[in-house]
Amino acid sequence: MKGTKQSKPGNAGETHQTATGREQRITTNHGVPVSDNQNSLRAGSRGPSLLEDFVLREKIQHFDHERIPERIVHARGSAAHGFFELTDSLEEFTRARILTEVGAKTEVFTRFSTVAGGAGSVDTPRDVRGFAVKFYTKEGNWDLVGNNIPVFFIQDAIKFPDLIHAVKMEADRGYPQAASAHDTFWDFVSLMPEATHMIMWAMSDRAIPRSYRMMEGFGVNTFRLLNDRDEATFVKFHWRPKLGTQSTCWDEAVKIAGADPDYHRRDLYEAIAAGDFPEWEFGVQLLSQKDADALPFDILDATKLIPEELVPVRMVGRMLLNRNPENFFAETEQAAFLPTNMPPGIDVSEDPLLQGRLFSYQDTQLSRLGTVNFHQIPINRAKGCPFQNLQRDGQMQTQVFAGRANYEPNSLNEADEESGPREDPRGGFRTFAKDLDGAKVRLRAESFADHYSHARLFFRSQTEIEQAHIASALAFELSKVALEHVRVRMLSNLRNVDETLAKRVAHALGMPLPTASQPALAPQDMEASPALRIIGKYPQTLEGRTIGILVTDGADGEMINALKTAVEAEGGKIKIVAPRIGGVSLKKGGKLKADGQLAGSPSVIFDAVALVLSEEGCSDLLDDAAALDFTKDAFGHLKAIGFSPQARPLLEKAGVFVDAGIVALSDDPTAVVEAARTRQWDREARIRSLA
Ligand code: HDD
Repeated sequence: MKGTKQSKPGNAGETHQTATGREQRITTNHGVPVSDNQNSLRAGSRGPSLLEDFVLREKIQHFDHERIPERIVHARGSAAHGFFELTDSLEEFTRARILTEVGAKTEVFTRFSTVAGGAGSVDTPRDVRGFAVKFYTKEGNWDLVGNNIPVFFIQDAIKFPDLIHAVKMEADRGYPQAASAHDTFWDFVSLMPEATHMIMWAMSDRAIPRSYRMMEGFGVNTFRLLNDRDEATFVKFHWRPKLGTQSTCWDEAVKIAGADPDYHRRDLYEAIAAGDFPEWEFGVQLLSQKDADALPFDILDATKLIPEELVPVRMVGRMLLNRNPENFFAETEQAAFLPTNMPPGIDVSEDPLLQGRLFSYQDTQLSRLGTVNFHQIPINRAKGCPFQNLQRDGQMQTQVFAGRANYEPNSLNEADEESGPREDPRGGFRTFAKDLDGAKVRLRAESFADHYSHARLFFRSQTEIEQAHIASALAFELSKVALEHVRVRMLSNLRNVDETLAKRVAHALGMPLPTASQPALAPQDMEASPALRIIGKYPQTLEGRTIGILVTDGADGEMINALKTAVEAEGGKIKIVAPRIGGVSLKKGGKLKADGQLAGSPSVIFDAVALVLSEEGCSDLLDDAAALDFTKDAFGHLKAIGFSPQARPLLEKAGVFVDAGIVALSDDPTAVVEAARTRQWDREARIRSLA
């Protein structure tokens, strides 16, 4: 039989030494050592493969089954490990130890996600972002499964499948992927006026975040805290990012999707790997039943928020994410978050959206993870305390429970046998003893009937720039709606939110303003809530920001170094972009390595840019579309641009005009730092026609 044995270089010996010095050899799943991982077993060197080859069959069979169903919503996400630390005790309100033991650190696993797109979709569509935190508390896991928007589209869980069917790719054609700008979504929401408040948020810049590290998080639903005396307090949960809430521009988000579909995933992973650990403050809004009754809306209605100006957010803890997962599938993909995971002292409210969630998450894991034993997967296992009960068997049971005690009550201990765990009436989870009466009905409470006041509150609380972004986003999305009657209906609804908003959107669509739709309840004007804005609120710092420096051969190395030192001193990063990945030769000699090649590193992936060019280098770039786009986009996306004097022709050709964000580096190479701390919002009205 002729033939040569194909083996990998470096694999010639019988065994392989790992980096840690351990000797390792490949085995089958059942531990049989494998002698050849390059060639399948064949009848002759050029003949067919043999059924006998159990090594080949096992390997391919495992591969064939390596994917599990993706999450029906929130399929695309990224996660990290970290800890939660309580800074202020809530003992008066709850007996949950995670909220009473100041200074104690509790391990967490936090997953951020988009909602509509599939697992392989891009990171930057206009979409709500999931913000799910699993706390491994001493009293069992607590999963706070929230979003980066504090309200929701619908009031009752029975509408969730309709909402998701409408927003996901259309049933017959299988597109669009990860986009709400299409007929079925707007058809549904225009028929569901209760969605209007959330629509305002989804059309705001919150839905195009700059980074997972720069998003607020909200528990959305109203929960209860229960103290030792079983007294209840309503609670809303909040996460506040240390880096502030920051967004991209819409045109930028679209371009990032092409330039780096993993923009948010990469950002989170790289920041943690570099030791820039993202951090959030944790806050609560607390309300007694009396406080809740005094509000002009129902706190059980998830389409409403409680303005901070009415009930302040009390900061009581912090979360730091400091460790990347080691295995994306084992941890991030297999993580199962369940709103039903609550330690004693935290309880649900009667919010009908939350009530449906209490079923859905446990249920979905059965098709996703395939077994009732998904809680035994390491990422889902309760770590802070043992789990012990009398549930047994089931698919993929990994525990070997000894003894006969799989039922209760039992008296096996009287025969000196292990008798198993028992209930704990004092320390165990207790449900709030809410008085209930009334007939069994399928009715929406009258207190849920106001669909527009909060949408109006949100819109009118925004800055002018943010209002323009909302109007423009509505115009963009509706312009993608082919069904004219849907556009008309949406415009009719918008008239109940704000007359000027409806007019602006109608004008941008080139459509006449239809008559207003008839609201179930006339909208009320509420006191504006500046807390709902983003612009003007985030910290003016370079922390978490990256400056892209475009360089050419002959660039001024001293200028680059001075800028680098200044940026890094403020906690920012720089990346060198060059026409060729090999880097450039500097003016005074020496090479500068590039982090990215120009065509593959557009300015959309940076927060600000600098053009440090030589005269010749600039002249070469004048005919390079990538260089022009780099400059034009940085300007269009309201970024600061620092420039060496030789870069002027490129600025001019790209149509850049001078404003506070266009900064010459010749006198002081660090001069651009101040402008790089934020976006140049004032520029926008001069360069883009917004609705
Ligand atoms: Fe949900 C996943 C957040 C309403 C049914 N949801 C899921 C995730 C987040 C949220 C962040 C991803 C968790 C992860 O990273 O694995 N969902 C929310 C919020 C809601 C909400 C903030 C409104 C307050 N969800 C909601 C309703 C239902 C669901 C009303 C069903 C009646 N959600 C699910 C689900 C998912 C899910 C189908 C998909 C994957 C999973 O649960 O584990 O069960």
